Amino acid sequence: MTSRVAASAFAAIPFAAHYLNAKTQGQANGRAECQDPADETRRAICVLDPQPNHTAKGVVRFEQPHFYSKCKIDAEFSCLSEGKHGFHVHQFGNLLEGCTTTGPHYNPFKKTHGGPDSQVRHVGDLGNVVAGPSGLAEYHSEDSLVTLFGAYSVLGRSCVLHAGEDDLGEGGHDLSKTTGNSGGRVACGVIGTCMP
Ligand SMILES: [Cu+2]
Ligand SMILES: [Zn+2]
Repeated sequence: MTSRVAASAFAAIPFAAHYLNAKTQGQANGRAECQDPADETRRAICVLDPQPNHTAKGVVRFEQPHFYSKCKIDAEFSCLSEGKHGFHVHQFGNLLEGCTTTGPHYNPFKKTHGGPDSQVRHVGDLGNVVAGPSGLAEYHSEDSLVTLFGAYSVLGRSCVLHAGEDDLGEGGHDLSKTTGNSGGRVACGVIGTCMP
């Protein structure tokens, strides 16, 4: 009884009916992008907290004006060891056992590991964050594969920062083509939706 009332109340709201129609239409056309309002800027945020016995932390902001535009990524980190640190979007937003449970690099198209400018790469391959002697670092990019829209959105997934340098797939190590051999996970967080 309650659910029937709720359902009819929902259908009575013009916007809801419009949204449902648009969604159904999109699915009928087989166009995943029609399931989202694709022309409104989306923003997301990820707050990275250190793993036990580590100090690194940071904030990553994502902004994408519409479905077809690049995703702007701006991040600030502190308390890093000096040098390069691999930085990725990992598949899961599951921090049940810290960064361990975030899974592998986000790789929906089953590619090998690379860098952000590589022709062949994981969607999650963001390259390296470079820290100076102060332990501070900034990262700025406009990425063509990371997206906040559609079926391959990174929302709900995670950002992970590593102890060592990501070799961008070129290091010749066993792990180069899967993780960039960037070592342990020192900080991570879940990518969540963000107010404008
Ligand atoms: Cu990683
Ligand atoms: Zn990768």
